[in-house]
Amino acid sequence: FPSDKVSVIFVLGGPGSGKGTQCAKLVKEYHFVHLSAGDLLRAEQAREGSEFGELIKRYIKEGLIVPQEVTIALLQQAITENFKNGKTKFLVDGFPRKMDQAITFEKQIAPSMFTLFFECPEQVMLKRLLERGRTSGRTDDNIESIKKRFKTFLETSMPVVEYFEKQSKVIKVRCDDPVETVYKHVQAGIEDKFS
Ligand code: UP5
Ligand code: MG
Repeated sequence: FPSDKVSVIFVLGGPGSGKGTQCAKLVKEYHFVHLSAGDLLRAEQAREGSEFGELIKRYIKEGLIVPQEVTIALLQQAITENFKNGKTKFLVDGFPRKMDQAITFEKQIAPSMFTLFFECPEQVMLKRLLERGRTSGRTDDNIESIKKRFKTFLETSMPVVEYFEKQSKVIKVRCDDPVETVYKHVQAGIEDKFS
């Protein structure tokens, strides 16, 4: 696909900040394709015969960022398939969370229009993740993994947000409000960009 034929919005925010929840709402209203990097990695990990299964499993449990080659290949494949079906607008959720990924993706795949960033206090995210962990079956929804995810987010992923902020390409939304209130702020931020 030609990079100028696709629109990409990055969706970032700490673990449990509500990226997936808000993306699901945006998909309904604006007909984006929602690509969660974490979901793609979990699917690849579960795929029979995947050469990366063990590696992904280990990185996710440790809250570490899987090497960019793996994640970017999965995203590229997903965008290619959707593009064949006429889809051109993508919400890329939980990516890029390391500087190298941001640079490689924008060079190799497509530049981002902007980044939607969910700001959230750690206690709020912690409470949500522990609650979800009771039923999610995710190997990283436990207190040890959550602490590691928070550390990685601050040290490795926040620099990406700051990088896009310097380019005035970040829409910040606070996430510790009810889902509908957060969504109202998301809509306001987005309409602004499209008007
Ligand atoms: N909830 C949501 N919004 C709420 C609200 N406003 N009020 C009250 N409750 C709210 O939400 C989390 C929980 O909170 C849910 O129970 C929800 O109902 C509730 P969700 O929308 O799932 O939040 P989200 O930000 O999507 O949280 P998630 O856990 O998915 O975030 P992570 O960023 O940690 O997870 P992700 O799947 O993106 O990544 C997992 C791991 O994959 C990473 O740690 C990393 O190891 C690996 N990874 C990479 O290596 N590279 C990548 O590029 C991406 C991932
Ligand atoms: Mg998610």
